[in-house]
Amino acid sequence: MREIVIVGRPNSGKTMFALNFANFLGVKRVDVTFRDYDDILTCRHFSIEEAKRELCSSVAHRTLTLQSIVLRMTMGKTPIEFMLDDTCGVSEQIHPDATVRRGMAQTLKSMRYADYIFHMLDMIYWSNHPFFQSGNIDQEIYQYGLARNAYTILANKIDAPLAREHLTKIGSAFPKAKVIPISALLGAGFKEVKACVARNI
Ligand SMILES: Nc1nc2c(ncn2[C@@H]2O[C@H](COP(=O)(O)OP(=O)(O)OP(=O)(O)O)[C@@H](O)[C@H]2O)c(=O)[nH]1
Ligand SMILES: [Mg+2]
Repeated sequence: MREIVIVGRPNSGKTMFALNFANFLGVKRVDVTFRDYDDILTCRHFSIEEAKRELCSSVAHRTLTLQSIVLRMTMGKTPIEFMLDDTCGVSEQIHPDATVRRGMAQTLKSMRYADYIFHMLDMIYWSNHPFFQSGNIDQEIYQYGLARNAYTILANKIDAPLAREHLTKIGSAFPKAKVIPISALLGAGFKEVKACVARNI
């Protein structure tokens, strides 16, 4: 089965996107498969609301290992099935907690074997930081994504006015990437994301 991985800095909205996008595709309950660092799998069954309560948080590093859901959709009459992998957030610093470091290593590994990469860009974060900070993790992900040629940026949190204002700067910060502005919280841009999945999976 083809796999799409969602990567980005902690708190950028990866888990919120995975669950609300599943909901957008008509899913009311999800089976989430957790893959730990030793490749041991655990599966849990949630309603979307339960999953959001338990798996999303305003505190960074809520997600520490790979969390996958299998999704189905149709484009025209063609059924499409794919796996959506949510990951531990990655950042520039070497994190003091070994669990987070292992989670980040697993994220980087998952980018290598995924068929397609969604890069979650936190537009609230970027409305408070200079886009061209050298060595920032979003630039690193961008460079890797371009090299893979199976990559789209999801510019998230555009429901926040300040975040939306900064959308105009994305073109110069990530000039060669395809960018879809979204609100993982409210579902804005999901139709475009679905079309992107259909084209690339
Ligand atoms: N305003 C706004 N907030 C959002 C949006 N998407 C996510 N958030 C909030 O951002 C916070 C982090 O969301 P998560 O989905 O847990 O982020 P994550 O990227 O999975 O974070 P980690 O698992 O810690 O790496 C939560 O408080 C969400 O409610 C969005 O589109 N708009
Ligand atoms: Mg998460």
